[in-house]
Amino acid sequence: MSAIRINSPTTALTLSIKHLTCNPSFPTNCRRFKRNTVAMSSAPLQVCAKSSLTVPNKLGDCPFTQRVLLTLEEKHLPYDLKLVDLGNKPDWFLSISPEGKVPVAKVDDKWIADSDVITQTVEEKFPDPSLVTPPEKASVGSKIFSTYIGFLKSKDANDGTEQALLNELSAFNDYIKENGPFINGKDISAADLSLGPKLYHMEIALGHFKKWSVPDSLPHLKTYMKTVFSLDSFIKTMPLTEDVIEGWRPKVMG
Ligand SMILES: N[C@@H](CCC(=O)N[C@@H](CS)C(=O)NCC(=O)O)C(=O)O
Repeated sequence: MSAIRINSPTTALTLSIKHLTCNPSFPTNCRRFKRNTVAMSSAPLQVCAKSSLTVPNKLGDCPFTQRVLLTLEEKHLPYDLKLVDLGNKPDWFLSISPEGKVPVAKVDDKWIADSDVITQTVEEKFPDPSLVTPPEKASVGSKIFSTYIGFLKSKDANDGTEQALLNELSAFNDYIKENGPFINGKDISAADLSLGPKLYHMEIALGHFKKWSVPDSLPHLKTYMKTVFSLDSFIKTMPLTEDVIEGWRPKVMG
C-alpha cells in the first residue's frame, strides 16, 4: 500500500512529513540539514516520488526521481519526500502533475515537473556547490539509456540491440578512460547524476531478465559504475533491486 493515498493535499503533506521524519526504517526520506546554509534559511523543497512496488512506505524505482534526489543530496539541500502510488494516482497529485508523472518538485511555492527542469532550477537557485556539466560534455553517455531499453525489450537475439548497447557502453568506457573518473573529470556533475541511476537500472534489469552483465572488456565503465553506486548520496536514494525488476517487468513482457 502506498504511504500516501489521501486526496487532500494538506493532509497528505502533513502525513508524509510526519511519517518520513519519524520512521527510522525509512532512511532516505528524512529532512536533511547539512551544510547548505542558504538552503537552511528557506523551507525544505518538496519532491513527489514513486513509491515502492514491493515494500510499503519506501522510495520506489524511478531513475528520473533519483537524479533529482541525488542533486539535492550533493548540494546538501533539505527536502521532504511525498511518495505516490503511480498505480493509483491520487487527485492531489494529478492536480500538481497533470501528466501523472514523477518527479515533481515544489520550488519557491511552485510545482515543477521533469527532472531536466527541476535540476536546472535547483542549480540556478542553489549554485553552490556547482554541479554544472560543461555543455560540450553534457551529452556524454546520453544514448546509453535508450539503447539499454531497446536491448531489454528485444525478443530477437540477433536484432543488433545488444551490439548497439555495447557500442554506446564502449564509447563511454573510452571516454572515462581518457577524461574520468567522472564525466567532467575529477568532480561529479549533473551528467553523472543523470546517468548513474540509469546504469543502475541497466545492471539490475539486464542481469535479471537477460542474464547479461557489463563485459570485463569495459573496465573503466565498471569502475565508474562502482564509484557512482558507492556514493553516500546514491546509497541514500537508490531503489530496491526488487522494485527495479518489478518496474521493468511490464515492459519486458509487453
Ligand atoms: N522526462 C521525465 C520522465 C519522468 C517519467 O517518465 N517518470 C515516470 C516514472 S520513472 C512516470 O512518472 N511515469 C508515469 C506512470 O508510471 O504512470 C523526467 O525526466 O522527469
